[in-house]
Amino acid sequence: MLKIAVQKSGRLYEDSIRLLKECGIELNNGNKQLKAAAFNFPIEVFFLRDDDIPQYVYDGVADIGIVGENVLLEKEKDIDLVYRLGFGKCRLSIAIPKSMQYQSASDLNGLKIATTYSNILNKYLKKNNINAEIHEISGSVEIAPGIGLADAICDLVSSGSTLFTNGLKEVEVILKSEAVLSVNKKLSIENNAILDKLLLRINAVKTAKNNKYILLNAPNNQLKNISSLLPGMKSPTIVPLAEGGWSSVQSVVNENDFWEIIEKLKSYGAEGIIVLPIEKMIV
Ligand code: PRT
Ligand code: ZN
Repeated sequence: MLKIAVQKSGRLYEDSIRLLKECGIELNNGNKQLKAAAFNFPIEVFFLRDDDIPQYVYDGVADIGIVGENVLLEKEKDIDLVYRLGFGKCRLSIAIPKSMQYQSASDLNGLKIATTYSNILNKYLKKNNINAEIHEISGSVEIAPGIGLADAICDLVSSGSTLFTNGLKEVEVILKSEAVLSVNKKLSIENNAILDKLLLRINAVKTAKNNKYILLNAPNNQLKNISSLLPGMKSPTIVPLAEGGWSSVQSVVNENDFWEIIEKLKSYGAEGIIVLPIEKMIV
């Protein structure tokens, strides 16, 4: 039985549970309990505060955990990061009052910076030879400059609206973060095998999200050009249409190249282009 720790409530909770669901893992009860067993996969889910997850994974109370990379790095526990999950994206940044002059990171010298991320900040300051004072606080970091507690802050940012409403501007991004899968270094052979199965499923879900299934009609004299744009998983499927001189082409395209490929396909005379989401993709 593999024990996985996820956030009990908060920004990572829903995406974590959705990911397990998309992996075909159905849980017996909700997050009202401390833990929930899955009835169709050998996994047990522990619902915990995100700050506690690295410690629990390190101690082996949980075998693996979903947590922000920011928390993982701040807690400095000796556990492995095995997969970047692509949700909970944010950045850890230094921000100062809007009115303050700023040219480069050396302007941080002599400032008092409030943060809940003192380990990550300390490393950043050392690496960049900046002599600033770290003032560790436990929450509401963004109000620190306004009440005279600090000159600057180091905190998580996503849309930037919290900084804006507190009269602050972002001057240095010190970490780009997202939810990650962290793993205890001493998993049993049995749990390692379950983790491999879980990773295969996570990969299938993530790869599917990054790709689209595409169907189109192509004039036969352009099939070579069109096939070279759509290598697919191996090569595109090409089936003749009932109408002579035309074929139906089916393939997979990556989300990132999508629009560029569509434009080229049209220039090669492709018609009736249909694009569908993919639910799972195993390459
Ligand atoms: O109760 P528990 O301790 O489990 O939860 P928590 O309150 O400590 O964490 P939570 O749920 O707020 O965040 C969990 C994780 O989500 C973080 O560790 C990050 O990895 C990730 N994440 C992504 C964020 C944000 N985006 C985010 N914007 N965590 C916090 N914020 C906060 C930030 O601290 C600031 O107060 O949102 C505010 C800034 O947001 P914008 O949109 O105004 O820039
Ligand atoms: Zn927390």
